[in-house]
Amino acid sequence: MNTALITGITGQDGSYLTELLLEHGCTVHGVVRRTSALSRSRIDHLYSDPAIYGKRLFLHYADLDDPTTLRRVLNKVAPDEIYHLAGQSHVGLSFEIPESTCEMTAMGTLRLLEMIRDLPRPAKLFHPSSSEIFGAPEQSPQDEGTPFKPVNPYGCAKAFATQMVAIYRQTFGLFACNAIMYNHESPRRGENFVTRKICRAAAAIKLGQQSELMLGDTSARRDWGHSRDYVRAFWQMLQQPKADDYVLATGQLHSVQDIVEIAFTTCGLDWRQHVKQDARLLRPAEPQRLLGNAAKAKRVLGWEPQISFRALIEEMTRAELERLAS
Ligand code: G4F
Repeated sequence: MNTALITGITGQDGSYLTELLLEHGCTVHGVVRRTSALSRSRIDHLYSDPAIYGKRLFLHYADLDDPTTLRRVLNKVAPDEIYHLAGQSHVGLSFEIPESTCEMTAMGTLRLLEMIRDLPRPAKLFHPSSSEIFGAPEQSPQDEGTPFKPVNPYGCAKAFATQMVAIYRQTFGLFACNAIMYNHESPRRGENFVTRKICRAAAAIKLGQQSELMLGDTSARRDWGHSRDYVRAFWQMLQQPKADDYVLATGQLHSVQDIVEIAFTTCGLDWRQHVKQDARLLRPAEPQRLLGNAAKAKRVLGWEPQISFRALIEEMTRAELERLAS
């Protein structure tokens, strides 16, 4: 049975991936940062299960910008597979903190590649790239051959990391894969991403805990899928005989406005009475026509998303109603 190491185990994708790997019989080691506020709620159910934690799931303190700590964990765990999910993933925020975004996302990935290269038995690497590397693409939908043209610091950092993964695969023969992922959400999404923000606000308004919702560009369109669907492909990619890059996407575009309408309808509310635009939430630059073509993932991995956009937003809204009512 494989031993997997996950950076970013406490995040949305990290938590779903941990559940999946445990189901597959893997031993899972997670890297966590030492912070004053312990935010492990997404894996609490696993951490507090004595049949799992300390037996098939282990957590280790290390930091991407402190290579010694990470190297120590790598040597101790000797993983077969590494899922490198840690990093600053908020596009809007990357305009405010471009240097630390690049430090974590770009240089953090390069450092990890260097460490893997030095291991006596190099582990397989999964790198979560992003549709943000395409930024303002000339073709839509995009696939694995679409040129990179990022329009924000986050996309630029991801483009660097994605290309480095390909270089280390070609040059040093590492089993290193990029998943070029479009937006993927769930009830475990961070609260500052637009899907969660809207679903949470609709539920809070329904429960009388909030009166209005301020949004940026509601005409913005994205290819939104479910995180649970996407993590299946993470694992499948590392089980292939050959390392490669894959686009993971639904191939369908929806607008922020579509999320508003589904979430408010799920709560039995009229969005017109509560949703307002706030110019301060508009971004300096928006990517255009980000729509993915996941034909290669379907052909090679047999992967296809199973959860529809409507089912995703309804699930997220119901989860917020439950969470806020308790
Ligand atoms: O939910 P978002 O913040 O996600 P965004 O920027 O598309 O990035 C996510 O998906 C990428 C993959 O394509 C990942 F690489 C990245 O790490 C992250 O997971 O915003 C979605 C859209 C944007 O166009 C944004 O301008 O919603 C628009 N939006 C409108 N009002 C808003 C708001 N976004 C946020 N966060 N908050 C608003 O009030």
